[in-house]
Amino acid sequence: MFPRDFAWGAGTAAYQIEGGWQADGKGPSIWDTFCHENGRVFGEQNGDVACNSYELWEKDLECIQQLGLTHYRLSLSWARLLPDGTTRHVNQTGVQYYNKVIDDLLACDVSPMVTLYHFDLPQTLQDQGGWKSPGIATLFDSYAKFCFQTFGDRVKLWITINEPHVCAKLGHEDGIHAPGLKEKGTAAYLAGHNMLRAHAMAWHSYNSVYRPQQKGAVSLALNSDWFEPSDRHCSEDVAAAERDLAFTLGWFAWPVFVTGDYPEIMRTAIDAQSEKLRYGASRLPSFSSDDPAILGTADFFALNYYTSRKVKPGGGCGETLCIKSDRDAEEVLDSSWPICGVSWLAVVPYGLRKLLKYIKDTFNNPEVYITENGFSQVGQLQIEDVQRCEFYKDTIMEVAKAIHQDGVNVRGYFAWSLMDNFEWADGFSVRFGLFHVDFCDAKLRRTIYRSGREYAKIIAKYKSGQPR
Ligand code: PNW
Repeated sequence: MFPRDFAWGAGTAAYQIEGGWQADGKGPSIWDTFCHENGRVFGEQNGDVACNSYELWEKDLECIQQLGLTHYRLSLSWARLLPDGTTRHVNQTGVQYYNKVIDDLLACDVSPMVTLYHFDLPQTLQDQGGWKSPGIATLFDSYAKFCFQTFGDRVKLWITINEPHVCAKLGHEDGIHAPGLKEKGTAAYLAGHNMLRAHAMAWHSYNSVYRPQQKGAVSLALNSDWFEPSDRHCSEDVAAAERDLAFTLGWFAWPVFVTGDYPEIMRTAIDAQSEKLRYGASRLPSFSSDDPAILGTADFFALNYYTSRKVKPGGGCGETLCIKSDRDAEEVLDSSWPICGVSWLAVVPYGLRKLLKYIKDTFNNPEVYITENGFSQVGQLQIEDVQRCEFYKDTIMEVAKAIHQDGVNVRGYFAWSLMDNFEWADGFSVRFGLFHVDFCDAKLRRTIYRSGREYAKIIAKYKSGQPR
């Protein structure tokens, strides 16, 4: 039911698990700063210690082996490797830490998929303008080259930037992620633009300098919900769903996979809104001929999928600028979709299949890795998480259908997450793990959930290619 070399993985991100926020010369990141400000994160929590994977990596490796993963997705902390963000100063202890992680994985026959940037910009670079500053692209490229050079002999799957959409919008428009900006209707487009430029520069560096020897693959991880018209017989709703897809997935996928530029409907909508509100300048930047070519800068499609939405026009913010008004698409939850844990996460496994088919048709049938998909728990602890077992079984079945019935070239599936961790603005109150982490225990004990055992069973069954 799954190709023989299908990747069965689970993911984590540096800030969410590592802790050691000041250990051995690590520089501060924007998430350190953000969490240390009052009122930003649930319960004033932070990732200072998190799962302490900086010291307890061997425990994580035991979890990985217990699941029987073929792949493990982790991210590197830019500020742990380069404390001030630049290659002027390399923190060798940080290099050693990731070398050990990568070597241990390979020794256990687990392939690493490494994300260079998962939300945690070095604070020094934020102080120079962060993602809003065009110069960030060159700095990111230097960091990427340093990582390819240092780890690329062993790492064959790279993600440059995780979820530029979340990073741009939640960090620069909504202000609920670091750096906490609420510059509505402008900063997110600018930040997203520089993320695309940074990604493209890094891909070109890999392609020309490292690929010949290292023979790996590089992409960026794009998150999207599946969007359906609220009423599929209503053309306004159909158009609103299309706009929502364009403003979420298309924003970053169009430049990389289709045209080298933003989706037409996105630019048209933004420009119309600017005119209506008499905003002079164009808010969606244009790529210039001095920039590296964006089109074609992904060797596979990396998708983070969590949920689906019904959509109709509306949801704007009145006479002020904001992305919501540009998008003019109001998202509603279908009452028949069960909610798991966090309020934004409706369980809609079939939405993943639809989105995969859409990706196949729209982006020229790329190889696809599902780099994140998961289910959260809130409140009362349930080690016997039966509902989550069903979620994984149902979702993986939809992936099989996408492969066999729709012909989508899915190459791997990564559950989010290996273990409970620091869930950004929700702190430790939201648990996505296949392993429970006891944050009250000094040893931060990891215990497998029933869903972890279920996932291990699924992997064991399909790893060989044929169901046993
Ligand atoms: C992703 N939202 O981010 C991230 O890549 C993970 O680090 C994270 O743990 C996971 O999804 C679960 O949330 C998101 O508020 C963060 O809509 C927030 C949202 C969506 C995705």
